[in-house]
Amino acid sequence: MRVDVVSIFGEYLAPLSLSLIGKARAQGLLDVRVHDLREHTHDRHRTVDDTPYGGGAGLLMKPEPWGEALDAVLADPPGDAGGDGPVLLVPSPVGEVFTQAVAVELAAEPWLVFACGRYEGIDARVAEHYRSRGVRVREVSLGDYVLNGGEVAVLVVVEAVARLLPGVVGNAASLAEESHAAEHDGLLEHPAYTKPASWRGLEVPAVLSSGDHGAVARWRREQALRRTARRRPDLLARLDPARCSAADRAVLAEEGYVPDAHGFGPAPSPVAD
Ligand code: 6GU
Repeated sequence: MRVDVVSIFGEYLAPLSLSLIGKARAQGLLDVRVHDLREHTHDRHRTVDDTPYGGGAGLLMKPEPWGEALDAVLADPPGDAGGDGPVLLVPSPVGEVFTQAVAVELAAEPWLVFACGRYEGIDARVAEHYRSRGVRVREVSLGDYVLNGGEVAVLVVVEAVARLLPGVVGNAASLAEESHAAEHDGLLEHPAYTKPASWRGLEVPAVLSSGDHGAVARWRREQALRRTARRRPDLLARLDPARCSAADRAVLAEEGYVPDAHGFGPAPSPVAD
């Protein structure tokens, strides 16, 4: 997979040389290229920002350096890009939320291009222009909070995507068992334990040492359901009732959740009459 990143703070992306991502790059599984937006300015101060039309606080990134920088990146496609060109990812707090499902979609692409905004973002015509040229543009947000720029989001998205590429993570089977995996019904993962069996007076649940694989699987499923109900009831709203056994439903009912039109929602409270 080829990844191009345009930024005014390329040093921010240095961690992409470390750990599994660094190894994937050394092995040629991932080709990451960082480009300096300021190389595409033409004034003495290498200006990339300006005040917003209509007024308001803060500065926006000007469209011209972005047009030049992205044109240069798009003009140099990887050999195996296929006909569709890259997905242009624009990290932004107003984007669609980046989820494991989005990571899975992006992992199937041969080429990702990131446009890292700073300040209050990039002039809206940049995304509009590349969309009109047929580029698949996706604005992505990490969550409901505000960061200073897109570079941290690039670290997050590249790590989440690259670990799904064949050969990057040693044990591919472990991917399907993780939290948020579709194979796991989008639930949070169960708690996990290793040796010693007793630590500071805390024991590992006995079922995990029972050797009864069915009982272990049932215990883990129950824990995943309870944890998700308590911590992330929004995820239960998307849990397919058709994928839930009678035992699953009983656990969720204990936690106060019952099937509704989409997934599982809070059980209606009894009404006194
Ligand atoms: Cl991707 N960018 C910025 N600037 N802020 C964010 C974000 C991205 N995701 C959440 N907050």
